[in-house]
Amino acid sequence: MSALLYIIGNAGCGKSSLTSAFKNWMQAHGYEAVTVNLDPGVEWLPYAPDIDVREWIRIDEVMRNYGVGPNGAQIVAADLLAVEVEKLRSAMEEYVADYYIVDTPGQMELFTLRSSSHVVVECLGRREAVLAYLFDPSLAKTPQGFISLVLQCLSAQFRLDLPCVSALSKADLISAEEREKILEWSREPEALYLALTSEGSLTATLSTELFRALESMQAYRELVPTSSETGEGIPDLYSAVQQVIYGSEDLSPD
Ligand SMILES: Nc1nc2c(ncn2[C@@H]2O[C@H](COP(=O)(O)OP(=O)(O)O)[C@@H](O)[C@H]2O)c(=O)[nH]1
Ligand SMILES: [Mg+2]
Repeated sequence: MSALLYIIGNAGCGKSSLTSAFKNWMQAHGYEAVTVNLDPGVEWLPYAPDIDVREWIRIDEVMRNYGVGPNGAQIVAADLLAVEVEKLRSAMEEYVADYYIVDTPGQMELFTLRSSSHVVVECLGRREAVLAYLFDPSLAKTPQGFISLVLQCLSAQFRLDLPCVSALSKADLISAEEREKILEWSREPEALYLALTSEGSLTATLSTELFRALESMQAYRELVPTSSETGEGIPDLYSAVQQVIYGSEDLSPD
């Protein structure tokens, strides 16, 4: 059985870097990991993808064929993914993998909000599929930024209807205090609520009821701090994903 791990999050949050670091960690520990690039517009990646959507969809060709500019081409390309999904699946089936690590387009909404992604998720299979949502510390370090990311993560879960693990990316870039503050917000909705109210930024819409609803929807979960730079937290992220898919933390290599 192969797991499918979709790495999602805002532009620049570290998806491609984590795809690379996660693959390297898995290989070093005797697991078979296959990387899949789903971003047709990316010019450079920090890893050589095993499977690359750019083989079938190229932004420059989309611009020419559809008479659209670069932004329009990104949207057309995201939708074309649904058309090319059988090719993607065949390419994936050529590998025997413990994990397929799927690096999604830089702009998160191109993947999480378009119905073509639903087609992709459906075609590649839901059974062992998980989202890893990355919290970029530059956004997560303020209470307003943090709650916005929680809501965005929730929206991705609703849209794709898959279980999710959440990670704090680029943990090497923040101070110990900032890191502890962010992790506390992820453990204790009450702490985030207090931080928001003490800044006077809790509006009528961000009520205590909303926080209770987030808790009961399990939108709230502790973040796994990770760094693709130092490798910190990658084993913890792996354990969290294993836990979600298989209900146990370990998968022994064949
Ligand atoms: N220090 C540090 N920088 C990182 C880390 N992860 C990503 N970056 C940097 O953040 C930028 C965006 O990363 P990238 O993986 O391309 O983000 P993506 O747009 O989500 O795929 C790049 O300059 C990376 O080198 C990390 O764990 N630590
Ligand atoms: Mg990327």
